[in-house]
Amino acid sequence: MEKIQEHPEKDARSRQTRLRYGLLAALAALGAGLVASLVTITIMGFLRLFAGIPTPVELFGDRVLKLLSADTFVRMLVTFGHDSKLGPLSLALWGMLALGTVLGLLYALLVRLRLPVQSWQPEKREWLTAAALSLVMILLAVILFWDELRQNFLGLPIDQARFATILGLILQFCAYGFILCLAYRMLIPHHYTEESGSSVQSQRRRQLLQRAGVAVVGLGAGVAGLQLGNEYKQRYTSYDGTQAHPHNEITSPITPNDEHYVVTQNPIDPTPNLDVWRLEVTGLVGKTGTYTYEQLKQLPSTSRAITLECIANGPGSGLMSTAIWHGVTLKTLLAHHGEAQNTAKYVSFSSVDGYTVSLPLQEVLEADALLAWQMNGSDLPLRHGYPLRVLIPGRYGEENPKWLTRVDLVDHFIGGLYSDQGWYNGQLHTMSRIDHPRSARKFGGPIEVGGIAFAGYRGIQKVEVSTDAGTTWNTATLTSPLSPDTWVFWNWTWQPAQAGDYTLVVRATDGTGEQQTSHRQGTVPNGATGYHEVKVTLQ
Ligand SMILES: Nc1nc2c(c(=O)[nH]1)N[C@H]1C(S)=C(S)[C@@H](COP(=O)(O)O)O[C@H]1N2
Ligand SMILES: [Mo]
Repeated sequence: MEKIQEHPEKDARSRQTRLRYGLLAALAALGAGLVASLVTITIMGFLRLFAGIPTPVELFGDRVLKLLSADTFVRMLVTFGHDSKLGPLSLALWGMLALGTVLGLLYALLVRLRLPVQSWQPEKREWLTAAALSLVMILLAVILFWDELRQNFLGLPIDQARFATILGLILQFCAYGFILCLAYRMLIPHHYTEESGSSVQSQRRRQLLQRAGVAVVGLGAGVAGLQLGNEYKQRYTSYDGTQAHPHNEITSPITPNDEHYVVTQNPIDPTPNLDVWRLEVTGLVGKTGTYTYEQLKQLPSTSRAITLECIANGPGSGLMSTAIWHGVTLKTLLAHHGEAQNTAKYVSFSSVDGYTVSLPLQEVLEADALLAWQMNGSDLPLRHGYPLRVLIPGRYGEENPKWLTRVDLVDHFIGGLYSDQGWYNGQLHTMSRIDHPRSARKFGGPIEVGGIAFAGYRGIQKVEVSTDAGTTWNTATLTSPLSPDTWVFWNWTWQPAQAGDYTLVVRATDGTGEQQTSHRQGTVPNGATGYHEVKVTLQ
């Protein structure tokens, strides 16, 4: 070993030794990178599950999802099938682990330690290099994910949430740099001499212990990481996409809370804590303000039945439901803040899960948007947006933000997940659905045909049913809806002349006199249109 330092080039054996050292250093660098990444991932999981701080993996996912088109997004959902969220997220996690491991090599190249080293203690230069690496990672994350940093799953208001996320990034990436620096020193080949006071043997033993220590930390972090991963999966929003179905072919005017359809962007939904959660009213209002949950509930409030429909609801599907929502109207709220300023053109809603929606202020006020804290008489369930959500009659579900934390009046449109992807954001299309009959019937006697129709606050003027695939139409009877913002029930008594196979079709005309379009289109990206058809056999 001494020879390396004396005549490095001349000696073939020393070249071989150098090669061996190079390999050992590379292995040490990869090992240190892996252990540092595992610890970082464990910290991420911990902060995510216990402090509601989003992981860099999720921040990355949110950033990327906004860059996709609606088409690509839906294709991705289909490709990953049942694992539509966990699949891509775990891919990103593995990617991060690999990147963090390989980054160990970069670190080793930067510090270029002369092997074998004399001490297990990193020098100042190494600490500085590791710190620089951490700093670059933190800065990159903050810059790339700036718009996503505002989320916090315990419900922190936006500015605090952003601060907490940045603190989390600092902690995670500093831990990475620290462990990388230390573990690399412990893993690389050491030079043992008698001079340092202890025997060569005890020095060897010490390094062995240190290496074992690094391995134990890596293993411990790996096990903890797996456990946190399992906990993550347990809290996973497997209810995403739950549809509401009629019972015995009858839809109830009000959908019970536990049957209401659910759609969420989140792998794990927020669980806002009322001690930290606030509603902020900001931007172009007379005076801004902040409410606790209790203060909010002191505002003059009202109840209204409102139907929600997801833009992904195709003809005949169940991604729509109706509830009686209770809360304060946007109009009343703004009146408490000296009204909107003249320059306010849009209202922008922000939620604790980072979801943002902005809509033309005028339209939202005319639709009499409601900020609701109750659903069918009980506090909002978590998955429906506890403690506060917005209802915008006339707009698809995606523009009805849950887990609201800020109402901001602005002079321009502000994007969000679905608008960035290019999903339609306008008045929802008129729809109608046949709920019964959906199955074969005995021939003989009249048959009740019925279902729902919906056109947001435009209301429904007329519903027609055809039993001959749309050749002739019969006008149905309408039941007055629970409010101008709900679905309308229709029915028509059919007197079939003979047994056989029939194709029933339904179409509605909205309150403005415009007939539902027969043009068939899928849900992506403009919302499905076309008539709902049901094939029935009369035996
Ligand atoms: N904050 C937030 N609001 C959200 C969503 C979300 O993921 N996050 N999903 C939207 C979508 S796409 C729909 S269809 C409705 C669904 O509301 P529900 O689950 O209460 O039926 O919420 C909307 N509001
Ligand atoms: Mo939706």
